[in-house]
Amino acid sequence: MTRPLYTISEVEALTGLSAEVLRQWERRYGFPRPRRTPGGHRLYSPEEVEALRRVKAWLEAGLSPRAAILRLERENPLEPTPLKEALLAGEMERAERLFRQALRALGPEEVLLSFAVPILQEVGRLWHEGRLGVAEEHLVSTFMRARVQELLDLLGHPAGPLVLITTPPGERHEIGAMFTAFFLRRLGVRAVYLGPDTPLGDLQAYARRLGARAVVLSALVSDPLRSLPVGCLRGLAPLVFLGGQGASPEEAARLGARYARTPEEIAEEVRDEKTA
Ligand code: B12
Repeated sequence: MTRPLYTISEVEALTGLSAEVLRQWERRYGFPRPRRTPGGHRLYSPEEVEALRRVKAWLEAGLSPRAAILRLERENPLEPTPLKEALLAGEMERAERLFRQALRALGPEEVLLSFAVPILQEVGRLWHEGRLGVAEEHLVSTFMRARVQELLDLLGHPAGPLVLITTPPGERHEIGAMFTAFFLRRLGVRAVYLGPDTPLGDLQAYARRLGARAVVLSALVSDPLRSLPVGCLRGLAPLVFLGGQGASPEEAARLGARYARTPEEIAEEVRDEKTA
């Protein structure tokens, strides 16, 4: 079943807001955000029409357009699409506001898993299909990386055995590694994120110098792992974990690491070693 879409004159009739006001709000506030016909005509979804009706009611109750649109966003923070759209439109102030609203409503774990991951996946899909350029992808990744870093900083540094987190040589995707650092710290593990793509010799020397209990590697693509020699991860630290969508139990075993599906598994093993 296809959803009905409304033209601007239908929306005028349904909401009592003039086409001029609708276009002005779109330009100024990024709301509403209609899709376009191939000929460039605006098409509004039923949800947008409903949202416009609510904004209109708040205007009639005395709110300014800006305040009414802000109120709408505050009341509707549970959906990642507006954040994705703000990012793709380069509206950074709005994107930050939406991220913080979602954070307040849902908490950091839920925002990372149900906002950051789906938005990054959608951006990856659009980029892969050639519908989005590298510039947009970079902007979205940079935004998400900065937000995860902020959340990591806010968590502080638990005591206990040290766990170093990075990505394998050649792996430039770092947000999965940062997520893992976040979830480990949340579980009370002293997890330190180094940055991506660390040479294994340096990683081992550093882990030894700091007496790290574990090294955790996040792989989003499998190619960099395939080019690593057999057993090369063994002995980086007393415990070495490999995880992420580019890793597999077989590849981990070939390289001499333990395959980890979740941060909980890692936290448990790191704690086990402590009591051993
Ligand atoms: C951003 C991005 C980039 C950025 C990375 C920027 C940065 N600083 O991180 C840049 C531009 C560098 C990049 C480059 C490339 N990319 Co890229 N990229 C992405 C994108 C859009 C988002 C990645 C991301 O951060 N995801 C968010 C993470 C957190 O989500 P997640 O992977 O689901 O992670 C979850 C779990 O896996 C888990 N997890 C992750 N790590 C670990 C580790 C452990 C131990 C555990 C327990 C759990 C765990 O935690 C998460 C929460 O549940 C993805 C799209 C996608 N579907 O992910 C493509 C994607 C990963 N990239 C892809 C490709 C092909 C590339 C390039 C090869 C493109 C090219 N031709 O140059 C290069 C490879 C570079 C390299 N050698 O690493 C493909 C990979 C396809 C494949 N499976 O092989 C994807 C899927 C896009 C696509 N649809 O085609 N990319």
